[in-house]
Amino acid sequence: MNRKEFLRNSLLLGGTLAISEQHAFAGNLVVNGIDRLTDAQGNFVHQPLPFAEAALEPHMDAETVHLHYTFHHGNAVKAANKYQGLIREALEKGVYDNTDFYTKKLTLQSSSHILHSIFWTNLSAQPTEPTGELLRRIEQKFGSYDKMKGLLAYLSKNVDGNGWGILGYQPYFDQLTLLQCEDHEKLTQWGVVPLLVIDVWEHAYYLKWRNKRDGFVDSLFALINWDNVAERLEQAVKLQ
Ligand code: MN3
Repeated sequence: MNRKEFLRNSLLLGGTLAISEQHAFAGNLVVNGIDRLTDAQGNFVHQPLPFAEAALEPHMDAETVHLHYTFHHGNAVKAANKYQGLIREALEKGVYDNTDFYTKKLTLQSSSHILHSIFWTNLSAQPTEPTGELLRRIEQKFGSYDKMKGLLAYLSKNVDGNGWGILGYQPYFDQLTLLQCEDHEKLTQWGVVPLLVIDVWEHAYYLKWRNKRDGFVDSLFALINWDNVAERLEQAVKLQ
């Protein structure tokens, strides 16, 4: 059993053990090649926050993290389970009325669950810099780390309404790519695996940053755990 598996099993058995930052999800990444966001029955599971709520101060305040994780992410998990349940019921009954609506809602809420789960693991009070294969691919695709960062920040700041800036890996093209996502599921590209996601919904910053989304996005780069991004890339390229 390696360290990550040990930590994961300790979490499952211990319950009250402190959650080790960066490992709550990373263990699952090793086991599954991707985050495990469902239980054995396929129901969506709200994984523990991989750091204390105040850990990202002053860039991200504890109250925002609390509300964001508990209610915005948590309610998305509940809603995703609700609509998935309604679709299961419809299948059992063989009556498909309203399943178009349920499917649309499930896509929205499950996408929120996926992106928020990745978002929390991307952040750390001990930020790192991109190195190795991740840095090589960034430089190959975007020219330099600074250029990629500039473009990702620009795209994130300029999302129309609520949404996300995303650095992803596209296995069909074997390339990194940047996306500007609206809501949680629009303007994506089939197959892209999100590696680094920047939440620019107003709930992510409004308590502290008010209307200054640009300041929030710039500040967020002081919290990026590029080791987590690199680990995600390592798993994603296996899909190629
Ligand atoms: Mn959010």
